[in-house]
Amino acid sequence: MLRYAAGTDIGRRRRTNEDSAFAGPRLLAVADGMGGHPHGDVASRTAVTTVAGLPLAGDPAAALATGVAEVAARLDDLGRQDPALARMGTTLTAMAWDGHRFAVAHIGDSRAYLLRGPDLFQLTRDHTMVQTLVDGGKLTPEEAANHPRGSVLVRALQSGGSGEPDVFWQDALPGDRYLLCSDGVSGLVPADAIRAAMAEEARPADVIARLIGLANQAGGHDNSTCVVADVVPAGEAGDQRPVLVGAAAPGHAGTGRP
Ligand SMILES: [Mn+2]
Repeated sequence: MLRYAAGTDIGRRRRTNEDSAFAGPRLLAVADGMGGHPHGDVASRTAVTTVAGLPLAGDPAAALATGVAEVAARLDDLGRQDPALARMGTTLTAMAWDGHRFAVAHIGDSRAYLLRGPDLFQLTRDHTMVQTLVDGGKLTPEEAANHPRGSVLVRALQSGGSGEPDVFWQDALPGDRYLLCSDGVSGLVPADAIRAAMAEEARPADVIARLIGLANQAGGHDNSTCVVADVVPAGEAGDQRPVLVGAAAPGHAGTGRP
């Protein structure tokens, strides 16, 4: 089973939190409303609440692919009903658990990581301009990490034009620890510090508090959001109630849009 927690922080510069996240017994998800367009909070909330409501009884990979298409359709509908919502968009990284492995759906520059033993693995590839340049050999990873336009997305879920997600399977082992996070964490906290936080903290909630603290120490110029889940025996899974945080949280003071 999964022992999980979710957390978010507005950071030190932003006036609103446009990240959303969900954690439950069968699903983990992080979404980051796109900068440069209004109402990213509506977009990330739509993404997370849509996938949180998916029926996951059958093939979880197919369910996630359907869910992503449903998010795109809802964003389109909202954009047609209200011109202020046209072009709003979001990232989405979601993992559906079937008791043995995860189906992963990913679009944008939020990330999924795995800590297995002492090693940290990045499971997702950023859909960013700089990642494309790195893949083409035009930038080194070091140059990409410090690139001023590092967060420009080449794929996202967006009202009026949505991109395709990457969908893949991730086999799980007992003791695995998974992290989903927004770029407010992965863009500000170096990989070795992410690895140390995941390796050294006992509980998922402690990992999250440490990573958000590190993001804020590094300037906190963006919202920072994490979901952490451990693969554990049934007796150790703890509280299995679903958690929604950020713009998707009940009572979130957003921009007054649906
Ligand atoms: Mn962000």
